Amino acid sequence: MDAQFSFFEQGPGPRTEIAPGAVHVPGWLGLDEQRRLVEACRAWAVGPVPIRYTRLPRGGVMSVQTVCVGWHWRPYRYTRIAEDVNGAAVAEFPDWMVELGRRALVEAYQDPAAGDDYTPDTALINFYDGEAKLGMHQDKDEKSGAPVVSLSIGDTCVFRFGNTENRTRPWTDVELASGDLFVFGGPSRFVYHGVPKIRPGTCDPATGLARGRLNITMRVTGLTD
Ligand code: MD3
Ligand code: FE
Repeated sequence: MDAQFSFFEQGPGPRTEIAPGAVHVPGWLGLDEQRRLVEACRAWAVGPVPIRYTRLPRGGVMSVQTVCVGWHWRPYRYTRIAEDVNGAAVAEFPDWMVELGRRALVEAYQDPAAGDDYTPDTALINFYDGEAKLGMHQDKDEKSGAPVVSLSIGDTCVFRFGNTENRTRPWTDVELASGDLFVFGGPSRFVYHGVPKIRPGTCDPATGLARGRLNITMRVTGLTD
C-alpha cells in the first residue's frame, strides 16, 4: 500500500479505460494529499487573482467559480494578466504541481516513462457548490495535444464523457468522487465533456472541504510569453 494512505484508507481502486487515452483511477489521492491541495487552492482563491464566476462573451455567467494558476483562462484564450478580473498577473505554476501531473500520467498509463516529457504550465481550478454545472464543451484553447490531468476533491459529481463530433449522444456518465484521477490524452483529448450534476452533501470534511466540489485540471497551453 502506498505510504500516502493512512491505515483506514482504501488506496486507489481499479483503473478503467473509458475510451482510448481516457483513464479513470478512483481514490488516487489520499486524504493528506487532498487536504494539501485544498489548502493550496484556498490560497490561490484569495489572490493575486481572486476566484470568480467567469463571464461569458455573450453576457452570461458560468455557475462554476474558477481560479487559474500559470496562465489565466477566460473564454476563449489564455493570458498572463487577468484583464477580466483585477488586472493582476496570475500566480506562478509551482514545480510540485508539475511533479504531481507527471505522477498522474505514470499511474494512469501504467508506464514509468509516461510523465517524462510532460510539463503542464496551467491549472484551472473549478469550485462547484450544490447548484453549479458545466455544459458540454471541448477544451481547445490550448495549442498542444498533451494530456489533461483532472483531480476531484469533495462532493461526488456526474461527469459526462461524450464524443469528438458534437455535444450530443453517445456519451458515458461516470461518477467522480473525492480523490479520483482522470487523464484525457490521445484520441480523448478533444472529446466533448461536462458536469451535469453535483451530489450535494457527499463531501467528506476530512478532505478539508466542508461542502462543494473542487476540480483541478492541469494542461499544457503550448504558449510562450
Ligand atoms: C476531457 N472541468 O475545466 S474535469 C474544464 O470537473 C472541465 O470541473 C470539469 O471540463 C470539472 O474544462 C471536468 C474532466 C475533464 C477536464 C478536461 C478535459 C475532461 C476533459 C479536457 C479534454 C477532455
Ligand atoms: Fe473542460
